[in-house]
Amino acid sequence: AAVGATVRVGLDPAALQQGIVDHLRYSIGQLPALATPAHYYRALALAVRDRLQDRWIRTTETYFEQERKLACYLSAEFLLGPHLANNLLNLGLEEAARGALAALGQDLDTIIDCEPEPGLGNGGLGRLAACYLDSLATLAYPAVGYGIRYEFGIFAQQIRDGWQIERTDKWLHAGNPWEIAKPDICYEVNWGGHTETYADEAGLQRVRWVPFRVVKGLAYDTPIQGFGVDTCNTLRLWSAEAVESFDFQAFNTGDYFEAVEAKLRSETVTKVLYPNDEPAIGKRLRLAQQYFFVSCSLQDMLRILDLAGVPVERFAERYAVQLNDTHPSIGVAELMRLLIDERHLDWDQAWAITVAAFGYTNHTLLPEALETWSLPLFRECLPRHLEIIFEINRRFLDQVRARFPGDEARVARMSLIGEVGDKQVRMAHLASVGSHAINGVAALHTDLLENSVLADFHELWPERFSNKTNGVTPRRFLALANPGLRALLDRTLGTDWLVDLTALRRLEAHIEDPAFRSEWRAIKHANKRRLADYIATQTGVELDPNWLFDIQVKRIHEYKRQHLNLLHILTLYRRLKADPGLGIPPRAFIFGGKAAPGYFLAKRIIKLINAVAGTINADPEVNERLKVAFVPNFNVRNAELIYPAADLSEQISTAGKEASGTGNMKFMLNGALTIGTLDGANVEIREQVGDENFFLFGLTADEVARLQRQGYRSADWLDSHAELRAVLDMIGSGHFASGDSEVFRPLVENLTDSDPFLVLADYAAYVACQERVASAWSDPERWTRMAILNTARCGRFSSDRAIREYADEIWGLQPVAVSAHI
Ligand code: 26Y
Repeated sequence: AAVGATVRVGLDPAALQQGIVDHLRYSIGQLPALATPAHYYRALALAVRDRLQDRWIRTTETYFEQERKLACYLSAEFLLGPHLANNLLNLGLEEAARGALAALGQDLDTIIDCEPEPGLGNGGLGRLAACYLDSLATLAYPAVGYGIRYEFGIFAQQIRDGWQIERTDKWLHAGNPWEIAKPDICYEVNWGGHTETYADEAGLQRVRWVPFRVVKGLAYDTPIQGFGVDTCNTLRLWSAEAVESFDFQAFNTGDYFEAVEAKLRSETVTKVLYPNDEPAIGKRLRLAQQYFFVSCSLQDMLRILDLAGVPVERFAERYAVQLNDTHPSIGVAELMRLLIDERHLDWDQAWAITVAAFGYTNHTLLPEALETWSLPLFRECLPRHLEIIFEINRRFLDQVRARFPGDEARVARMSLIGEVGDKQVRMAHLASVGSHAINGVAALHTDLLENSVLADFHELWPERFSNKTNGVTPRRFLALANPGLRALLDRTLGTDWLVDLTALRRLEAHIEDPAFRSEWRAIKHANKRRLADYIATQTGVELDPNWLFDIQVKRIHEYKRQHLNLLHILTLYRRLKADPGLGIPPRAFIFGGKAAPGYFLAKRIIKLINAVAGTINADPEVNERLKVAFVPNFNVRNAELIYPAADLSEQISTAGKEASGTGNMKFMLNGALTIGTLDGANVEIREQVGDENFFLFGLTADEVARLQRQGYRSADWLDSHAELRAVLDMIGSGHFASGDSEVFRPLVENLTDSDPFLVLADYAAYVACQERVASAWSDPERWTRMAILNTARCGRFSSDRAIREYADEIWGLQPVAVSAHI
């Protein structure tokens, strides 16, 4: 027995090696002589999962026994990134794995690279959910992540002829060694049809939903191991499957083929992640995805409550349910339906439970990103929920009228049903009314939320609002991503920074030590070398690690203003062409990010970046001072190469548009300086590092709003700035498109005619600020001091801090120590 157990749980290299060999043989069935790194990856992953298994089971058991409150994080996206290296880190198994593989003639880094990345998210919001899972487990909070097991995650981006091409992401192709299917944990989810009233045994009138279709949701669980603790939480993702009996009964005319087709239709629900991250186009399938995973998750919570013998009346004492944006906000109506129609609670009791259970996190102020559903579509898909929403609304608007008598304009503004144009269900209003806590994701964002989109709600319920500034996990984004810096920190400070990021403050004592600064620079240089090698193999562009690495990686969006960055590059280009002796420090401009496949201008911006790169990199008159590279397929894996290699972090959104940003924090953590506007969490980053260590430029959110109110005219900015005009003319002339003056015309016209994100208004300030960057860079000792200070002051931006705030102030959640006794 001891021998068998060792193979499964032993943490020494020999036991792990045996585990790998066993999995290669018994789970994978591969001859060792023919095993490729991909086979070794799966074998190691399974061996590591074995080592998580006791902790995982013990954690679940502990939560069940101790009858403690559980946080349920509902998110349509979890942008996890590769698991293997993270699990090795969190289990303290990195050296054992390296040794075990070496004994088998394999290299750990090569094996780690074989893992397909679970990219079940678009960007910031999905990655935030993943960072929060890491922190929840590390801080030993009882928590479950609930989401969707998309068969295809975010598309893989290729660049062909400078254009973005999307390829499907077949991340499950070779199987997924991290998940465990739990086919016995499954729920039926209704869709469409109509409702009926009936009288129950006691003669009470009740409502029954007679659906058009029923889909089954199956649970797939993934372990989320905390760092340095035995806590191993669960991410439970739902996969859609047809309810056979239902479909086959419906087609008892014998049309087997149609029945199979119906089955396929059911299973499309979890096929693919919608690759849009801002404009919320109300597609039926997206509503189906949202309702599907939320219904499964709430049914699961109720089942677990039943198993524990806890009466449903105590739901909110046992669960804190957090809505990651409005995507899961149909949960408010679904919990009401489950409590009233299925558990037969009365309205007031059900409503008190619902509001006490839910919290709502808002991630955007952009009006076009606020989710609404057309009323006819909503009625057709979720007829019972619409009735419930009408009733919630009726009671809610009574409250508004009682509080603000005679203010019908306010009633119309606050209604859950919008009546501008076609009627719609407003999901942000549903989430706000149905939650006891509403939060923004950075101080400025929360402020704007309280004073703009949710101002009426803030006036009615100020006590519901709070700020929870985002955070990122230092385990993945420093320890894993930047092994060189990790070693220096461990040597200098010890290792507690991994679980207490404010410990990095102690770095400040070393800033004046020239030897320390030179070590710091050597690490940064090696990271830049590593990235340059990657970029060379991916794009053929050769970058020199001695140059300033100026990086902007994030989704491509007009409001994020990658084109402002381009205007600066082209300004330098023109200046250099005019004066080849110009003394500017050499810079590599690095971009990365995906555009939503239907976002016309964003795709042109990618094309323009690549066109400018092609021209500049090939021009010997400038390419000893400037280079431009676009890293294809920005994802979690290559992000881990990119952040540690940055000297300068570009955070240049139009003030008031970026809710928080989290890339800004990942750069800071790795010692990059920020050039940025007073937007999102930039404001707080600047507060932490001080004005003199942050390159600030541009209009403030107030100024942006004022300008737009007064009627912003981009032409005014053009007239007063000859250099800007010349740059735009150059883009428009076809200079970067072999004379084709059509490709970039829409981009240029967008800026000259409307410029919705005030690129031209901020241009001069941005270029001037970049000159300050250049001058700071020319003093390497000064730059290094500033870089160290950035890392030293990033403690606040740990997701551990953010999660503690959610736990204390929204969820009322206590940590629960788990001991796996092994
Ligand atoms: C409705 C649907 C089309 C949709 C899907 C995804 C809408 C929005 C999104 C994703 C939004 C998102 O990623 N927002 C970002 O959230 C981060 C975490 O809070 C913020 O740091 C970032 O500023 C914000 O843009």
